[in-house]
Amino acid sequence: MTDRIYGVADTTFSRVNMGEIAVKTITKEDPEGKIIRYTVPGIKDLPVAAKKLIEEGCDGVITLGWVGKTQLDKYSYLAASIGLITVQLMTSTHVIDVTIHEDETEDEERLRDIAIDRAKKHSINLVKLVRDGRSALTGLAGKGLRQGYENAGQLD
Ligand code: RDL
Ligand code: RDL
Ligand code: RDL
Repeated sequence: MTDRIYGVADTTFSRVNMGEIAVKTITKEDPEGKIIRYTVPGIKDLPVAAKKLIEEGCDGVITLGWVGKTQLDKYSYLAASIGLITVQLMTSTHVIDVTIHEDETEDEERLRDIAIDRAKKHSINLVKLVRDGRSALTGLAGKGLRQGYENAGQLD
């Protein structure tokens, strides 16, 4: 038995059930890992959810947030993002921040696809960091990887 525990924090504000996608992806990548899910109303509630998950034993957390189109929403994201970084620094634990910005595209199907792809790829990143440690992504360094989009690619 493993004692790896992953935290998944998501919101009711999101228009895609990214928490479910994260749970499925983490389960597929690390079938022996345990997952604790915590759903909150919106992005500004994610930092404390992440902190509680870590305090309750999670080895790493993924948060899945959706940012609306207005200036006010973007200020909310900035506040949430600073909160999430603060949690990481307070706890020395990774909190992988999956964020979808509703103005990334006008096309709602495309937005859904961006959300699904970003949630999946960052879930895999979380498993690698938690299970395999700090060198797990080094083989991919400098490759111009993107989440939600085609990879940008390497220049050198
Ligand atoms: O604590 C309750 C709410 O304040 C909190 O859930 C906020 O994150 C809600 N919220 C906003 O107030 C806002 O102006 C959200 C957004 N914008 C947003 O773009 N995305 C959210 N929440 O998930
Ligand atoms: O925790 C997972 C991601 O949130 C985190 O890796 C971010 O740093 C990814 N990221 C963005 O979300 C973004 O909007 C990056 C950029 N822009 C960027 O310009 N350069 C990055 N990451 O290295
Ligand atoms: O090059 C196109 C995109 O990568 C760029 O527009 C990013 O800023 C888009 N993006 C976000 O806005 C974000 O909140 C990305 C992430 N998160 C992310 O985690 N990974 C990305 N892009 O590749």
